[in-house]
Amino acid sequence: MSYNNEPKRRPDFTVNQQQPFNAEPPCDALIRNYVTPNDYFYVRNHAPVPSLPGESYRLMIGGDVPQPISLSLSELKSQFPKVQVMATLMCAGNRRDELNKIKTVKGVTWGPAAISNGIWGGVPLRLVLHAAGIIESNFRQYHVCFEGFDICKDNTGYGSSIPIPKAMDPQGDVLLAYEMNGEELPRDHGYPLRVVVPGYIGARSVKWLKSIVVQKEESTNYFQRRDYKLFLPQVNWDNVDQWWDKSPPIQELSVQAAILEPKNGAAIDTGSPYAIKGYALSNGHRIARVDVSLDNGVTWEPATTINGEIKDNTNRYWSWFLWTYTVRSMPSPCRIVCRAWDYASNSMPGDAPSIWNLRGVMNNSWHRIDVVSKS
Ligand code: MTE
Ligand code: MO
Repeated sequence: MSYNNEPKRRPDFTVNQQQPFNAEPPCDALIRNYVTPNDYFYVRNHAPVPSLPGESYRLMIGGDVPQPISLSLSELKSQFPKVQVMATLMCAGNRRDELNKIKTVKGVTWGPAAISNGIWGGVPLRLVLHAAGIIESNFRQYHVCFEGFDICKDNTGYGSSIPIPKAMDPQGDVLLAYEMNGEELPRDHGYPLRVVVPGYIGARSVKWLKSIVVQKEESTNYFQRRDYKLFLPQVNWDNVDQWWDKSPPIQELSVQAAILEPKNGAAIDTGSPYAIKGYALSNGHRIARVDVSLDNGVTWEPATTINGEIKDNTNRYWSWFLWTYTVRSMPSPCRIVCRAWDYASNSMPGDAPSIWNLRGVMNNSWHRIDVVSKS
């Protein structure tokens, strides 16, 4: 594996791993924009970034499809309508650092910024599947498997799958994206083509897309069958073998919220008014309320403002909500806690130890940060 041809990245990223490159933007920069600028979008790679010339690129669509096809980048652009979908991507390992402090977990130690919001431009996946002869009613039990061009550890390709009903749903908004925020897709984010699966964990949005295979069972790729599974707290490396196959892969996101400003551990002027800021999202659902507590969850106040964007005139909220809570003053030291509720009244578990798991995924416990007065 050679890392000699990696793209240029911002120097102010928090780099959690250099090779493969895994980095999150600074919290204060991330919270500044509703749509994350391309160079601030978190990067989660499992291997060196492939170099794929757009001119010779071809996407293969096969498996159990009635008409296997292959499409060049220009055919994808000229033969199908282009749509834009704004969607937040979040890594299942977002906020893993908090679980890792309880007991060591395996995985990149992400803080709360393994999440970003983008406007993706490309072709609806369902139209491409339709061109290959897929009609949803005949394939309802099937899965759409994606494989990337990157070669990961032990020579495995990166892959994932989603069920046909999500892939073919006009309301599902699954995209084969060649643009990010109006620009050509950057290499770190999958140039020339990536999948974007709104509402699913980031891991399913395969970058550097090489092939699409429709088949009866979900992808047998390591990243679908082994990685990204949520275990009980007592599952450890000695007894995990009996759990792999009976644990389903994580697909949809749950409800999540975190504080990005101030930063955990910051020294701030606690005697003056302060705008606490963060994000919240819930798998396509609208966020109803974000609560903030300054006494570790005994009493709560609703956030002062919450801003989110709906997709067109639909009922779909694929993008995060950004919220602020303005306090007159805080005690010092002060623990700030937040949690979110969606419109189905789904909320977040109170404590992290109760959801601790071996891989440190899906940590959506109440987000707690500690600040002190700057003297
Ligand atoms: N696709 C490929 N081919 N290789 C990868 O390593 N990482 C996945 C997903 N798609 C990955 C991939 C994971 S775990 C996440 S969270 C998202 O891409 C991250 O997308 P981003 O780097 O554009 O933020
Ligand atoms: Mo991820």
